[in-house]
Amino acid sequence: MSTQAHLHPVSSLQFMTEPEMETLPRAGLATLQAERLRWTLARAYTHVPHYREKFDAARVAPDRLKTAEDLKHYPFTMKTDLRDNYPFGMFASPGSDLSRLHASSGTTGKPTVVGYTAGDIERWSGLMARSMAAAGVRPGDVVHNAYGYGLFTGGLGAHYGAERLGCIVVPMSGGGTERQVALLQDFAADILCSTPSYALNIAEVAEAQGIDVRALPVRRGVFGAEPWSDQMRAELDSRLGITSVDVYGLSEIMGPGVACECDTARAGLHGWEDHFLFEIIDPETLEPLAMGETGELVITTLTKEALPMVRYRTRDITRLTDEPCGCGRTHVRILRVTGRDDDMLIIRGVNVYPSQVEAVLVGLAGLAPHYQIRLDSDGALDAMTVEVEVAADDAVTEDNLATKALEVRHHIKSMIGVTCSVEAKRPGTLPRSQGKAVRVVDLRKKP
Ligand code: DLL
Repeated sequence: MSTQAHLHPVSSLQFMTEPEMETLPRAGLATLQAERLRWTLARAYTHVPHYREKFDAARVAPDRLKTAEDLKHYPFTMKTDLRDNYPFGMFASPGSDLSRLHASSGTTGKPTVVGYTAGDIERWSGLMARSMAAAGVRPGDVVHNAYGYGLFTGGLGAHYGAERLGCIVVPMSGGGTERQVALLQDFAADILCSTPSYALNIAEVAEAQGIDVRALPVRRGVFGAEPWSDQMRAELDSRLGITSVDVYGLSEIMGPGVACECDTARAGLHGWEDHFLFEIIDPETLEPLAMGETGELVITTLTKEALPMVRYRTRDITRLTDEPCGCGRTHVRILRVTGRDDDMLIIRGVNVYPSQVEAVLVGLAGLAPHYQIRLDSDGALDAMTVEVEVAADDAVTEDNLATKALEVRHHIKSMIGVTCSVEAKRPGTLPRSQGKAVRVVDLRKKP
């Protein structure tokens, strides 16, 4: 196996300026990707026994890869591979080369641990800075960072990116919403970084204090870490008087900043192809799908040292487009992630994502944009109940709660095609998000 595996890939393209790299013609990007891919595969093979066994079993040899097309012969990597090799078994760098660990909370069993060398942190900061710049953040801006700090990658990822861009970071983390509102005002933040559901919570708390949120200097929201709909975007834009931009990422691949919308188009997130290779596969057959087709997003890292990921199955459902973007960036666009395939609900034979329910509810007259989906067992079938709040300015009687519920049920049936129960709730009764919103409460009997 290649003795080059220790060395970071050197290419003349690596010395381009940011704008040059972001607008590199696609043929140049493909050349760069193939070169970096060979480096990644060799590094994974040489340093990670798990990859060596998998590659050998699949009879693929990293030094024979000609173009990125050949990657389709390589095995996938799953979250379970990280769990099975807990904590550091998938790392390609020795502990002495690491400078940071993050981990996902892991609802069941062990957390997923991810590691970074100093170089990885350097590139992550650069990509997050690039993402924020694309989103319209500028040097000198005051960035109120309400992503959670700690093992979650959101807080530190956005923090390092904003600092790299030359911003003034306010490291708030999540929670303590009244204090967030006070400091947003006092420090005159230009940018709000948070999950979209937490931004909504902040707006609501500010409004309850009689603050005109639209009059605050905040002009951009850099929102991500959970699925959200265009309807929620419109709600946030108008309530906060901002332009909100979608940022995507996941710990296993890096953290926030794997892809970000540009504020020119706000129509799909530019996936940074000089550092990642994006594929869409059919989650059932695992076959690659063509550009434009909807399926599961699979990502291969191209420059990660500590934790190279080869064909990582994100479970996120989306599609890609390589059509030119109005901003001039050439990097592929990942369309809004509608949800994860493991979040997909199958209700009486109809596939439903929570974000589709959100798209129906948000903006419907008389409703507040707060909702939760409850799943119960109805005999052998799954039953879905949508709990939604009515708007605070409605005269709330039991009668109009019931009428509202029927109306919403009808809308969901006609827009998504699924029959469900709806409970319209009084204002302020549903839980408010402090980070990633819990959209589905599963009370089904386990077999
Ligand atoms: O959520 C990283 C992140 C932090 C992204 C801050 C953006 C902003 P994880 O906790 O590992 O990492 O969760 C990753 O969250 O696979 C998606 O299912 C979901 N996700 C992240 N961004 C978006 C988005 C961070 N913009 C998982 N739209 C991913 C929809 C998103 N889903």
